[in-house]
Amino acid sequence: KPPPKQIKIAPPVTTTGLTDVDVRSGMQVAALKQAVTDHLRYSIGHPPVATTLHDYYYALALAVRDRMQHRWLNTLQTNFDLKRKIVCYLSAEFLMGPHLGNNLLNLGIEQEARAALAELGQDLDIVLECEEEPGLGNGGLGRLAACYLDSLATLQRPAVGYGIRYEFGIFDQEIHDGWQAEITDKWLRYGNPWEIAKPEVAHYVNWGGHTEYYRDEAGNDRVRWMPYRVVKGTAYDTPTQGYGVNNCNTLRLWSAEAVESFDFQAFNTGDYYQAVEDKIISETVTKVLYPNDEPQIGKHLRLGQQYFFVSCSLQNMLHILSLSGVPVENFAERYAVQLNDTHPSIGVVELMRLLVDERRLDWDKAWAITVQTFGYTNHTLLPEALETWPLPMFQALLPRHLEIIYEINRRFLDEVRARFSGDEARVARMSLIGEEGEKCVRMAHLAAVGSHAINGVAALHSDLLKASVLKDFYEMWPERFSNKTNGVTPRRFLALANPGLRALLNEALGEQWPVNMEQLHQLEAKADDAAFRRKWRAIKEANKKRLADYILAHTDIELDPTWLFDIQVKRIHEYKRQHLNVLHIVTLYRRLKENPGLNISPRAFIFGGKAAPGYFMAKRIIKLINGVAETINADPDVNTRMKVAFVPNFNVQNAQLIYPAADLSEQISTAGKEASGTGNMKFMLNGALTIGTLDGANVEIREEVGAENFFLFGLTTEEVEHIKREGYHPTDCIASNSELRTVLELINSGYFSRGDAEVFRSVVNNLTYSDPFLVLADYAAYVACQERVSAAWQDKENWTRMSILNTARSGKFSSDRAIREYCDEIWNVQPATVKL
Ligand code: F55
Repeated sequence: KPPPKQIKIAPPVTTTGLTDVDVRSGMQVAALKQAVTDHLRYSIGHPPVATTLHDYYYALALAVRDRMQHRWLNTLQTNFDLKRKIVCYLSAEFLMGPHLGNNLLNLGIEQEARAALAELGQDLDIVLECEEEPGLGNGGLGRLAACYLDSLATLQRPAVGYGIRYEFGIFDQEIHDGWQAEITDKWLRYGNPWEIAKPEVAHYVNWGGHTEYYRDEAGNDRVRWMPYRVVKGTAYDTPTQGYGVNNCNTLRLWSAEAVESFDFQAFNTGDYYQAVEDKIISETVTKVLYPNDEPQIGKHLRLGQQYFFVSCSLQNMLHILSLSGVPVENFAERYAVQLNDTHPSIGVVELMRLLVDERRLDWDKAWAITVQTFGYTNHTLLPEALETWPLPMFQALLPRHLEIIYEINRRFLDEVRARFSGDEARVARMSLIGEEGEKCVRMAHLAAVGSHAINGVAALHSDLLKASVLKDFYEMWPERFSNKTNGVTPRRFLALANPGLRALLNEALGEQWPVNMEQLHQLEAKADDAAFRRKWRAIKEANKKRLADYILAHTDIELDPTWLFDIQVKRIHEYKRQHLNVLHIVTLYRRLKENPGLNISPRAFIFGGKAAPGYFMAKRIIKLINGVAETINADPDVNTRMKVAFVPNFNVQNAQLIYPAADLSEQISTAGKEASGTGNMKFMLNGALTIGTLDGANVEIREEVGAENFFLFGLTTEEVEHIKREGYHPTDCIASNSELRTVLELINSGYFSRGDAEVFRSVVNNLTYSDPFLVLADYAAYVACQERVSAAWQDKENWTRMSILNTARSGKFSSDRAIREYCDEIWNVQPATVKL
């Protein structure tokens, strides 16, 4: 990046009382320009000679935050005055992505900021690239939480996102010799202009120790928890601005600190090193995000993180409630607390502890409040991904909570026995304590028992939930279950990510579509308008050029923006079947080698995604993609018709370049395994066609867009289950398909690994002898479907028509629709208009 021009810092203006020239709240170019120069001088304080591009980013961010602060305070005051019920979204992850561009968009001051920077000799687009995104999440689950915060503010619903301020977020991925390397994400290195530390907002969280019984003044038996350690949690608030409204909600993340008095104790006994060690141990709690997106890690520290942020959050809610003068009995009338998967489900027990042990409510009253308060969203059916905690670990960390769980379980199982008398097998299946093998606490059961509402994240997933993992619970409480199909914010993923398309949509539909996505249906008529289609294609091609430039800069691979861009970006996982995509690529490669004159649609196959650092097979799949890419891209026999690229470090920032550049969206998971998917929606919004299985929200995407505009292939959930029941033999697939055999042999021979036949042996053997996700069973159907894609691409006009229809019919997948459903059907939370 070129060094910024030196600037003269203008003298500060004092507040005039006229909003538009107020340096803290003015929304016009002059005020913004002055605000930036003021922040450069007073908040950052580098002399002009040492002022960097990052300083401009930081100064503009602070200027934008000032504008939000104004709205934020009004929002807090309004919510307080109106005594509205508040949504508390508890999530161990919030994958917010870069803030600056989004906040400018939501405040409606992008043009003003661009002009203000231009007057200072800076380019907004370059300044935006300085932001280090807060990667406080693994993937879909964390990003969903971020989209929901955007919609909650935009729909004017009072809401707080409660989570963890990890010092290190999801690792940065580098590719070394085709392998993933993990680099620690030091996102706070250069400061974080978006958060406001609230050291006075602090709560104390206990760990370990034991419990004691005592009799209170009134003669009641009570329990006291005598912890081994106390950790202090302090709040860091990030304002989340709604689009086109004044409402600005709060993302409150907790950071762990040592408790001072503990240090002093050690000082007094002269044990200075013990004191320092204690401090280090305490601060470890929020040090790092666990980079696993599915399987259980079963680590003590992970349970500690969950309990830490949930306890801080619930204590905070109780504290605010009492500040508002509302009796604790009314907790559930004032708070709707949503559990984003089971990670915060210890909250059910913690609220009971706070109400019974600390507020001295009786059990039944406390339990009624608890169940009324919580809702639980499930995000996975994979049995290996369901959270359980070994009893000894649980006992050591949370001795009082285990006692409470036993009591919840005792009462719950009595209810089960009353409903299904004599069915002890059912009792064992439903228990909060798993007894087969190592005894454990089942967190999904805890969440289900402690919540009045339980939902899956796509129609198919919600049905499967009722038929599989939570079947017994569905039979017990059918009224608790519902579906809430996921959604994504059209502000970030369409308006911000795809400015070309935004301009065209504004021209065609006016400017309300970002908050009323159903209006996109009006585009359907335009699909038959050749001039409109030309504009549509030009935008797509410009987006592809933009992505090609990015890929060239980051991988040295040059892609032709006129080719079909076929993209699969998501976490790397066997169930998502990136290797099925690779098998198709190798198939095509072989066909071209055998038959050089073959007429195929030229394609760029683009991948991106991180693998959990301990996930052996996922890391090999990355290596395989890169090995195939290296061979194909260097082969002059084919590289004028196909290329492969792996985009390193897939994150929210580069996602915003990737989705708008896609012609084809790969959504090829084994049916029944992907709970919903949200990338599938982001592609659709941006006019990509989907090739996919009947899995997760793909089912609903196909319903909306029409079967004729969707490339469907593969086994259904029932067929998958049937095959597994009957005994699946992947060797049969190989025996009956010589092309598949040749492809596997080629991979196994070392052809894509510089002659080293060892590297991919495990991948090929796994597919040949186990293939738990039925890659080979779907191979032939997938390859055939890809041929239909190639044929369809030849007809540019019809492809464009289908592309337009995808965007036109994507309205259902706005997170606004999803949040309205949550508010109306689960939370019972009304809008509150904020005035300035
Ligand atoms: C993170 C940590 C743990 Cl311990 C377990 C799971 C995860 C995680 O990131 N899960 C996740 O992203 N699940 C996804 O949630 C999305 C939002 O609902 C779904 O669209 C997607 O299908 C599901 O896999």
